[in-house]
Amino acid sequence: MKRIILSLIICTITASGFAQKKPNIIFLLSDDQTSIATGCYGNDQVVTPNMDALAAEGVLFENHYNTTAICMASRAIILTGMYEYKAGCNFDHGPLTKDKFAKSYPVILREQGYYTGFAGKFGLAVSDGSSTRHNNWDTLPIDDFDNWAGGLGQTSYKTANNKYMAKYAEKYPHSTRAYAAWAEDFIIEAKESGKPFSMSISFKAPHMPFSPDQYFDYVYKGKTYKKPENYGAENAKHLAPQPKNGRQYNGYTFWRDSEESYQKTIKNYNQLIHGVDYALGMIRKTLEEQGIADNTIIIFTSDNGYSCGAHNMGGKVLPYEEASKSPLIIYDPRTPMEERGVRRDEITANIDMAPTILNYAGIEAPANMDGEDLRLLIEKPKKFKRETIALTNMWGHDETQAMGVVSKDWKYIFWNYEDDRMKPTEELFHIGKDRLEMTNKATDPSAEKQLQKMRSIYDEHLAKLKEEAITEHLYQKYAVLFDRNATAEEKKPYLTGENNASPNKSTSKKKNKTNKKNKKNKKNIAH
Ligand SMILES: [Ca+2]
Repeated sequence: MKRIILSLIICTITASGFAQKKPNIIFLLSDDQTSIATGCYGNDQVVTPNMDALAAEGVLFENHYNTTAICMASRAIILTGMYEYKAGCNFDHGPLTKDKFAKSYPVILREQGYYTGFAGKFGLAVSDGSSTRHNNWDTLPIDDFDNWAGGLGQTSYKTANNKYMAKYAEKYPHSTRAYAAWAEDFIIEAKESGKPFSMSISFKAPHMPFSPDQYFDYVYKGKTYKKPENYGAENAKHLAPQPKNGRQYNGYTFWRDSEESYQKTIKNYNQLIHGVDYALGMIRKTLEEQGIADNTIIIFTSDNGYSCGAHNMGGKVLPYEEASKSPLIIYDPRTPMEERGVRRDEITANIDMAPTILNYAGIEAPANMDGEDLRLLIEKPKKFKRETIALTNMWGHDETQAMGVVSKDWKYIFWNYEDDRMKPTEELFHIGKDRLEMTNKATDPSAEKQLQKMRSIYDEHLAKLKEEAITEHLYQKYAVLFDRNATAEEKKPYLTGENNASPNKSTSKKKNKTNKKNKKNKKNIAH
């Protein structure tokens, strides 16, 4: 009997001791930050001391991709740990359905005893309806968090415009630093709850409009920026015709209108990122002040990259390096000092965020998640087996919708669209040596073996898409559109009718109606 009681006491102590040791987890997401816009990723023209310090104390991931590189889809992917064709959420497709959100990382953490908070741009609707609009409170999961400070739709840089943040507006009229002020209150509140906490902040910065906090005007005053080496139209001649038919190439002209326009745009973009960096510093200071820095994991990343004039492009969406890669830094204060400041070059992705966060909380990731636990890559890298991921674009002009696959050294993109102007086109970049993607090796006989290998990897990812794409929200069509062997006739019924050859092209009344509906939606949603 004595032994049983003793065992019970030991179990109780162990259980409570374990509960106390569960780490707090902070997930910080900037919006549209390409990895190269960050000091610790090799940019000596930007000032990001807090991001750099986080990397020096944690692990920096050199090759972090967003499997879909646009806000709404990427956020749904981050929450659910699934590729877009399973998460099922993007502009022109549909909202994140409630059953999928119920298996997202913040909901699971709360069920498992975490105190949860969200501030910033949620960026998608959680709904069983068909609309992707998220500019009314009914479509945001306010009650699924212990503390909610998210804003409507794209949110605003004006703190006062979000009713949950308005109390911070007087001191911090620009939302970036206001989120850090909210974080201070949340951290104190969460600490008082006695539970471990999960805090997610989705900054609006550096998303358009490029309106930085004037508080930081001094940081880049008088600075002239160098352009990326692959800047401008001259460095896009070798690219396939398809990606040059979207708004990424034809719009966002302020990146190339004039030297003055470029300088002004890149300065504002960098200044917005500096604001996020400053907010990160404020949050880390709060953790120190509250005495919980040594048990709080910080994950910093972004939802997609940004072209910033590379290959004559602005915007994101496309599977090129600048547009699809974001910084990813994971800082675990429990890591021994000798294992800090590590840089890993394995492929990581937004699908990995939810499984990684759950694993840090001691929770096994649900089997439906596609991502990997990056803790394994940090702590036991030899056991980390995944070598490739798929990059998809399932939104926008027909020409630009495509799938690619990427490994540590190679990227293969299959541009499937064809009409009388262009044929399906393959691109193969030796990104391990050609990070600027300046040489398409798809037609280079010396790369034939690699081309075959990447085609085969592409087909494996397509087979997974064919098997697992959800039946709703128009995802089944990609089983045909992305198939390297599909004919033009087979693909034709699945085109949206939206392309740069004939913007209103449609083959049926139904399609006309869809186009009108899409255009109406686009008026209401800035991407
Ligand atoms: Ca974004």
